Amino acid sequence: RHKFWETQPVGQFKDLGDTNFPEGPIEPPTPISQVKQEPYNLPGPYEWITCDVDSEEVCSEIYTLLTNNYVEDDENMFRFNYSKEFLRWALRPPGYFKSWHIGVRVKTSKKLVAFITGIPAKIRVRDAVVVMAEVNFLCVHKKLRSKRLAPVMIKEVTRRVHLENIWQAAYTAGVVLPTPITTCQYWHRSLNPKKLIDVGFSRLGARMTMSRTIKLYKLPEKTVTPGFRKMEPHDVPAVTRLLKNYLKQFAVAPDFDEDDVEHWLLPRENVMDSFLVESPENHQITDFCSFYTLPSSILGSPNHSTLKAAYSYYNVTTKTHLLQLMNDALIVAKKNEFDVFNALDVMQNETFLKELKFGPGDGKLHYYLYNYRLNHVLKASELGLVLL
Ligand code: NHW
Ligand code: EN5
Repeated sequence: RHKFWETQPVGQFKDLGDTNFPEGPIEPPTPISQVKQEPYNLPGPYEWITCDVDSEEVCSEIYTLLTNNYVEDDENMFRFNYSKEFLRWALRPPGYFKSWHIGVRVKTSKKLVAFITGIPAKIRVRDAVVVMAEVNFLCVHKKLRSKRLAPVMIKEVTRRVHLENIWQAAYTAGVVLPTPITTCQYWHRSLNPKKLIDVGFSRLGARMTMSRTIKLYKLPEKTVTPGFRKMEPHDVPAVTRLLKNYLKQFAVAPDFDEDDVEHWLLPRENVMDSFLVESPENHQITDFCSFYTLPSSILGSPNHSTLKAAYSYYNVTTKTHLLQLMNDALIVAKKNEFDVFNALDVMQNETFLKELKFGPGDGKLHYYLYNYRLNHVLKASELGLVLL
């Protein structure tokens, strides 16, 4: 069934439910001197490159490959359209390795035809903090699909991760592979219902008119929580404390330090939005919410070419009700002209999804660990990790 994945140190379907295995690494590390020193062989016409995402030219080539060939929904109506600024940010966190930004070119034309990346991350799995690679942006050009290029790309990124003495990885996919640690549901909150219906992202509900639908999703002009404001650089220590304390309750979550929070959570135009609540009385930072910008290309509409989507990232409350905080997030997202606000049913998101008029999407997201076994499949609400 899975000719490649059956050979890899990942949980296998036949072992699901068998609790005799200990939780933890599936294979022990090997000495780095025993890690293969040369890249894996590619089919003759292709060559490996290490991508310098600092270079405007290289970044544009990656952007073009992904814009035309990356993830689509099941009916091929929308395709993720990560911006260049987003890709640069996503690929250069604290301690990143340039060698983990891997491209494949056609030798003769130098055209970029495949891509895969890793970034380092400390991820806590129950009580153990494990240094891992987060693998993302695996993409093979549409014309080169089903030629078993993906397994070679995955083996090559694995080799380069091993060379840094890192032996575990985390990744997500819309497809089922051996074997998910959890499966999450996408939820969508319409902000611009007319456009969403026009482009086929959503449908007019039964017994609903356009004007009733627009009224249903209407939001106030202004946020309601006193002290709600954009996060600023001087907030990094307070937000780190809030987040560290909040993420303790989940079975799998990142172990963020201040450098990580500075990189991942400070606002960046058209990439990341983050807001917090500063108590008007004592100036304490009590709550925090964030979302990232990931537009999708609209593949078949005569009237619109992009869908501007916000994706819920990390949200923490200690004083404000999560429902009210996320309603304020919807209000600012609407003000900033997002068409839709997306969220997974991870962490405590179920406590606000239905009430804030999110509806379940037709997509699911499966989470995986490489070379790390869990004894039980997690509930989405036990997961404290959001990948981009
Ligand atoms: S998920 C998004 C992945 N990208 C896309 O969906 C873009 C559009 N599709 C494509 O570009 C986020 C191609 O269809 C791809 C497959 C390249 C997906 N993950 O080359 P073949 C990520 O980036 C397996 C893992 O013939 P193809 C996460 C498939 O099951 N495996 O297929 C990436 C089969 O193996 P099997 C996937 O369609 C995580 C084999 O690939 C997969 O031309 C990567 C077929 O290969 C997917 N999304 O190319 C793993 N999709 O055993 C990281 C298919 O079933 C692991 N496959 O025969 C950790 C590594 C680091 C470890 C460090 C210690
Ligand atoms: C991880 N880094 O399928 C990336 N999206 O529901 C890799 N559906 O947008 C994994 N099909 O339901 C990516 N509208 C896996 C996801 C791939 C993309 C994907 C789904 C998630 C999606 C939309 C559009 C469907 C178009 C037809 C959808 C319904 C919205 C409606 C709004 C009103 C209330 C009910 C729901």
